[in-house]
Amino acid sequence: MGLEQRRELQEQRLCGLVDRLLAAGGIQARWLRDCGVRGGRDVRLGDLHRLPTVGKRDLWEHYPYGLRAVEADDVVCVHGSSGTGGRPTLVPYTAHDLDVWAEVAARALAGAGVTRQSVVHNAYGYGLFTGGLGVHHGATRLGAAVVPVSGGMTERQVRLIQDLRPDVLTCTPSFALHLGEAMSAAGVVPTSLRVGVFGAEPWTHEMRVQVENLLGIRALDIYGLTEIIGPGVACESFESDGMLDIAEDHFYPECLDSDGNPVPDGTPGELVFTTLTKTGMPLLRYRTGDVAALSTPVSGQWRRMTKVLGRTDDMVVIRGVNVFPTEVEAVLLADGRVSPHYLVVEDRRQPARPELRVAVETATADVPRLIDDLRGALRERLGLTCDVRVVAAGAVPRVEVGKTQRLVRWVSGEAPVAGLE
Ligand code: DLL
Repeated sequence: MGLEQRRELQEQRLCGLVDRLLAAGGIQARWLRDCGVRGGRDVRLGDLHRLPTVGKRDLWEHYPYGLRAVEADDVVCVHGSSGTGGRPTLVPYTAHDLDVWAEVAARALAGAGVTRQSVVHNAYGYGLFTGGLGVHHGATRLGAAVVPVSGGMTERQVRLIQDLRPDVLTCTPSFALHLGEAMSAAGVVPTSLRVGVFGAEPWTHEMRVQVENLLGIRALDIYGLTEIIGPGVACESFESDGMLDIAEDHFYPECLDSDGNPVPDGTPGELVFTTLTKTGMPLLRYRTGDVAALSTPVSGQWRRMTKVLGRTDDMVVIRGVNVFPTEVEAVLLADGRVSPHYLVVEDRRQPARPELRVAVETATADVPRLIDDLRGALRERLGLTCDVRVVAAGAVPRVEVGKTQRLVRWVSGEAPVAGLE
């Protein structure tokens, strides 16, 4: 699709979205009316930045279904996420939404070479979380065979991979590592696996190298969030040069600074999406809290985003220096002596003297040298002196189900990981 044709499609869909929101009533309709919008024709893409954004707080305040834009009868399923603030976010989907979701998830998998012949070992959790069912919808849309194994029970998963010989693995990157290590420990070589489609948590290119070497596969990134649809909002493919293609015919992206102003293409900012085609809970300018940069639109190519660098609420500010855990990960995993299990600890036990502590696992014998090298590399990359500690192998908690937490705040009490005291 050329740039103009795509823009035209997005304009048409935006017009339909605004009409749907106004017809549904509720907060988004009220805000639109307050801005003088009487119908879809009053809003063009170029005016979007003048309209209010909607955020997680608005969903919480109108919990459970305050932003639903259809009759209850039209809802066919509900998904949710526990959210970073611990409060659940629930999202109602119509049959039309499921259709869009299957399409964008199928696109993501097709970009990883998934076909009717593929067997997809889907170890994303099934349930309210969108990972399991989202990938499932996409894979079945392509006619692939899905093994809906969900998260957990690692030993059984190793057995299933041996017996069913899947070519595609879908799960969080941290579970991919855990599974790979369990296979190595069991002496199993996953010869059938060819590609992995990993997401739901931040991970760096350095982590990609680790996962690819461990499993002998190509590892691609998939991004999404429940509020927008789930996995498939954007995805990497073999051809996308380490960037993620955004399904921008369904989800219109913007990138904003902390004051809510647009940042230039290529500059990191907070991702904001407008769901052009959704009907159950359509959102105009949803602030995701995720930080990434957008590419400049190019004809014949989807708009792209970088890998997610972190979340606005995951940014640690230590002695005036801003740090995302992914930057620490990039430094640690660029060093071949460090295992991919690490924990970043924001130590605020003494409020006047906050410290960034980094717990790593390693097999190297020369621990003082490793610590020295990592401190130097972190100082160079972050402009901050970190306290690096080597902890016992297995001390950093592994997650079999759900998302890995790479950043922990230590305010009082025992150390979050033994060996950090
Ligand atoms: O995590 C949807 C998903 C499932 C995406 C499976 C990819 C694969 P939520 O549980 O609502 O939905 O969490 C959404 O997870 O705002 C990001 O902060 C983070 N996230 C999702 N994908 C990525 C990714 C699913 N590829 C939140 N890289 C988002 C970094 C990601 N962070």
